[in-house]
Amino acid sequence: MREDITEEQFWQLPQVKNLRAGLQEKTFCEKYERACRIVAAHLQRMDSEVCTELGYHRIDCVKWRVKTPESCILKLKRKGKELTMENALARLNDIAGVRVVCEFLDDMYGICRQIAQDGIFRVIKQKDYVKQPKSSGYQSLHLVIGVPFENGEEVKAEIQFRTKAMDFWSDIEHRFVYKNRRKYEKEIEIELRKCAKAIYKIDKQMMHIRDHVAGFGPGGYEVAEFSVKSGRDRILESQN
Ligand code: 0O2
Repeated sequence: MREDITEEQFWQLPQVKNLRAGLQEKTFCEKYERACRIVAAHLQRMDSEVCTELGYHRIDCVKWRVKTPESCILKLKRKGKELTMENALARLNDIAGVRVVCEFLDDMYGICRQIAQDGIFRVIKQKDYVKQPKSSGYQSLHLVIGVPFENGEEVKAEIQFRTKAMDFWSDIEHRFVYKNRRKYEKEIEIELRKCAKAIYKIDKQMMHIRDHVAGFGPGGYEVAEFSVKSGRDRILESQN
């Protein structure tokens, strides 16, 4: 990728204009929107089914979005990939992005396990940024799945599972740091890591309160210490 051009010139490159046009096509967007709707509907169904048994909703809310063409292009560029439609389809797992916000940490894992077991979607990849947060302090459980369509086609989607507290942290960090090109002082990064650590502690306490009040046995969630590795991110990744 040429580094000697301005941002304005970049968006005028024929390759970039072609890809942008492809990603803007109505049929393309509709396909990914449909995948998001299918996943969101399945999650809501799963939630209703276990709600009576548990006595509360495991899912607080489900949000979804189709990644904008500009964001797709910048992500491919960031990954150092050639800006083609083939690469967008093969390399980007989150064109269809679904976010599941839960109140409790162990419910995130429960829903994730259920998705893997019920076999409606093909689990392609799982990344656990809760057990091993990113160096920024980012915590979330990511699941990349294949969503089957009736015509035999499979569309990839990424589900991000977070607690309400993790979602609060991520939204703020996303707005002020992750997507902000300004270079921040080290203190802000340290402050955010401290907040992420505090959030992990609160999430564990909330599970404890729920179990105590409802008379549940321990939820079986293995409580680990919150630790991030500075510099390189530690990623637990399982691929099938
Ligand atoms: P946006 O604008 O949120 O969509 P993969 O190709 O699947 O192996 P990928 O997508 O390159 O992996 O990276 P990863 O680590 O799985 O992260 C994907 C998404 O997680 C990001 O998407 C963010 O939504 C979120 N994320 C990752 N790291 C951070 C972080 O430090 N802070 C915050 N707030 N969010 C993070 P995009 O496309 O980068 O951005």
